[in-house]
Amino acid sequence: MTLQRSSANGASMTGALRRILHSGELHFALEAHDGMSARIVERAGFGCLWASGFALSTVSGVRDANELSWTDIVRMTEAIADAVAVPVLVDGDTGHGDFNIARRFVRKLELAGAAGVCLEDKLFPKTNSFVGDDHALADVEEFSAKIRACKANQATPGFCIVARTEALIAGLPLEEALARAEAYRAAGADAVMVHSRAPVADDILCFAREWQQRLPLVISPTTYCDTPAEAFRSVGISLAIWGNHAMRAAAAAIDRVAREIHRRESVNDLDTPLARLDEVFDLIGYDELEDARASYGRPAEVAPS
Ligand code: SPV
Ligand code: MG
Repeated sequence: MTLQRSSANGASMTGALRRILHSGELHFALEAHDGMSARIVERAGFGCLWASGFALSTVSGVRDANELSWTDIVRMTEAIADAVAVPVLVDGDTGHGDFNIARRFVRKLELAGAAGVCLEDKLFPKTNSFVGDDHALADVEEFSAKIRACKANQATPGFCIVARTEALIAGLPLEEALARAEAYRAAGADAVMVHSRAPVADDILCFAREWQQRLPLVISPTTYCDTPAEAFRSVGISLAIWGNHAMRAAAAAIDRVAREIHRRESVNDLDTPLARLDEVFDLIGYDELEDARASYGRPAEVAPS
């Protein structure tokens, strides 16, 4: 195990995300919300992580309604990016304000080690796409200008800005989603994400067929998760994001173990699986510190003769 500092290695991470988006093949990203979950997701084989606004909010005990500030998101991104050697695509919501706030936020995400950011065409403060029916969209021109401002201000040339349209979430027709995606492509976005909360993927698959890979296409199949990956592959989708599943797995596991320990007044012989201590040390790379101590640490005390 070596110390992995992707934030000190931003160019290679942005290159890696760019390669994923442009590979011509379907890739998957899984949500991660802290350094530990990031390492677990990377170790499982994912070549890309999604720093989900929903998950970062939930693990902070607040709602996915911009109750986390953008500086909170930057700080949490740094912990995630610092823990792994795969690219992190950050959910930037609306950019947390106008073009000026958004471009400053994006620049700070770059410094924090993100490989890309996804900005969505909702109004600030945003509402989680699965909550309620109030999903008013930003003006297309204004959101396009926000994309242009962020692209013009990014520090590393390879940093990816994914423009996400919430047109389908807002109940608008496919044509509106396509028109918005095209406007964001013209504004300089590196990829487009189209989101849906329908139980089936029909709209998403239609969108992808019409879109014809004008830019890499990103989706998040949370509600239409019955759809086989092959269907996404066949219409040329570049990246499918499992958007909240590490956070939900953690919530279920913590709930189960907390109830069991409370009921039994003991942590002995739990039914709930726990990571062994040596597994935790291995995950976080204690062996690297051991090796580093041998090279750089205080010399062992010489016993007096
Ligand atoms: C998130 O993960 O925060 C997303 C995706 O934006 S979703 O929650 O599916 O809207
Ligand atoms: Mg989100």
